[in-house]
Amino acid sequence: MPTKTIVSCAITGAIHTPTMSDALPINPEMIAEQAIEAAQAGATILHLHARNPKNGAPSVDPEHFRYFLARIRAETDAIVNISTGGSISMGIEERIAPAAEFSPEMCSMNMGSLNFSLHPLADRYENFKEDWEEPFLRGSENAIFRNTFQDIAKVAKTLGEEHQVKFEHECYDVGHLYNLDFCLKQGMFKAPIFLQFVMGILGGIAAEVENLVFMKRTADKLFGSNYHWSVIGAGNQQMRMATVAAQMGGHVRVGLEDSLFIEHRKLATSNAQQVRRVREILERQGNQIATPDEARKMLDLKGGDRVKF
Ligand code: KMH
Ligand code: ZN
Repeated sequence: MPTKTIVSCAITGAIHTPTMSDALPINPEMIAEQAIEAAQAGATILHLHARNPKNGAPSVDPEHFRYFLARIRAETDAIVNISTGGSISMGIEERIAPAAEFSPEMCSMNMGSLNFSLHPLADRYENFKEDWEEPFLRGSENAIFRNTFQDIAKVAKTLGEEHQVKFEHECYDVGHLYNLDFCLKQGMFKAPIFLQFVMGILGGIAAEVENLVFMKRTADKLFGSNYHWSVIGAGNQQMRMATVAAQMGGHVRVGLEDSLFIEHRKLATSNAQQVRRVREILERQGNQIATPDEARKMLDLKGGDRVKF
């Protein structure tokens, strides 16, 4: 069992679109406000994507990160984790540009290619606020979220070696754990590693307790004891998977990136509301939330004073 539970909060991501919820942050000011509020509510790590302020579309332009990174650093002590996932059809060079510019303590690292499909979401809405939303969602039916071994090696070299970034290794299926094992044997990453089991994305493993147990058992077999793990339950499974994961000794990730809900069919009003809810669940069952400094020690991070924003 880890002594303390790390709560990651993924503020906006690149799955949901402005039509789906008024609470979804779609410009730098909203991202800053909600990230700061999430940190005040107890989030240990803030997982961050950017949006184009003109239309709320996912963006990897470093200029769309600059304002909110500076405000988050000035107003919180949370660990900043910059996504290298960008959005599903973007290339790896553009996806790593923000992290290479701002050199955060952590970045996401997607451990394999997959069908990452959002197209069923398009059928839930008749009208969209922005022109890009419907083609973006429907187009994902024929898209591959590409993360080849060469892409992974590129991220490891550019961000791990050159910026001493620690990775949130996002694993969407059991095979991705074997990809990570291969990369570790090539010497790409330093222990302790931080795994994020991503469950419930169409194209990846389903958010079911049996699958979580299997992912954990496989990780134990491959990585022994020198690793930390966390869970994302996408959509309605967010709180349920977080509850079970924390009971099993794992860490948890919440946030509007992966679920717009606070409970069944009820939209969350903010990222902080989800952080407060998961915190309440965890504390009631005896888990204690890790502070950013406690997580820095657990994950052996370079430190909040060695970032470039
Ligand atoms: N929203 C997650 C399922 C990344 O940022 O690198 C995927 C994600 C990818 O978080
Ligand atoms: Zn993300």
